Amino acid sequence: MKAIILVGSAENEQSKPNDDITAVLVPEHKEEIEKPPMYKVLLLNDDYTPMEFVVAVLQAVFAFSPEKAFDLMLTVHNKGVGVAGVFIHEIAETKANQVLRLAQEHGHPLMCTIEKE
Ligand code: TYC
Repeated sequence: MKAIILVGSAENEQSKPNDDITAVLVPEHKEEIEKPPMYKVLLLNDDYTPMEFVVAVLQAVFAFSPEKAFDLMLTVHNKGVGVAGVFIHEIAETKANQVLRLAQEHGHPLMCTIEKE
């Protein structure tokens, strides 16, 4: 790993002398760039959760459009499972928990899990 010191910045004159020195670490080999492990958020089918509720949850938690949310809901309904998204661990876990909490609050058995890619 090389350290490159950049001097000067677009800051105004109010910045203190050391504010405009930035050290940037530049990897020499691409193996040095570690990708974080990624996790799928899986939505599971059940016989009781209303379809409209699943569509609403997918829009709220995963920012799906109404059309994409409906498509994924139908895939899960027909195949038993579907991938709502792929994220780093913390975000995948947060989204899965949001789904479970919404389901619990509304009394539906909707299940959501995460799985390492
Ligand atoms: N199978 C449910 C029904 O017929 C709908 C459903 C879809 C439930 C997707 C869960 O993840 C799910 N009402």
